[in-house]
Amino acid sequence: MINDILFISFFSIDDEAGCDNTFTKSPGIVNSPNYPSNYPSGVDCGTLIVAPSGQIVRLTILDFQLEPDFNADCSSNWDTLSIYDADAIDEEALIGVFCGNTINGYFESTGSRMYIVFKSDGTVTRRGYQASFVFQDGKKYCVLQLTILKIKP
Ligand SMILES: [Ca+2]
Repeated sequence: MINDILFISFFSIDDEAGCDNTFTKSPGIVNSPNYPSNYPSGVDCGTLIVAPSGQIVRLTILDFQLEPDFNADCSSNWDTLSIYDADAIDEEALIGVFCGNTINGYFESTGSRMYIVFKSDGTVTRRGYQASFVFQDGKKYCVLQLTILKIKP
């Protein structure tokens, strides 16, 4: 019991240092720090999800409550969730930036990696987000296998 309390306290204090993550096993859950309690201010968390070669990442949003932005495109950059079809921040591979409580239900990578960045600014926090992910066989590869049967007369 005492160990449990010490463990929780350590991670509460050390949120920012501990919020980067890499996941390589499916299925999995990814969420904002402290979820379902409010996320802290001033975090910048990068989450990398790596599927095996030939598979893609399918991310399903289960809950999404971030600070609302009066710009629909979240351009105030208060609290945002950015999803990349890549293994790092890459603006050319940006799937979308989301804030408030508006987000699509699910996202898929085209390759084997997805990178998610959760950021919060200095004021106003919400419950945050939770999403699940699974690895699936890539849709872009189609293997046509021909079997030739030799039929005896
Ligand atoms: Ca905020």
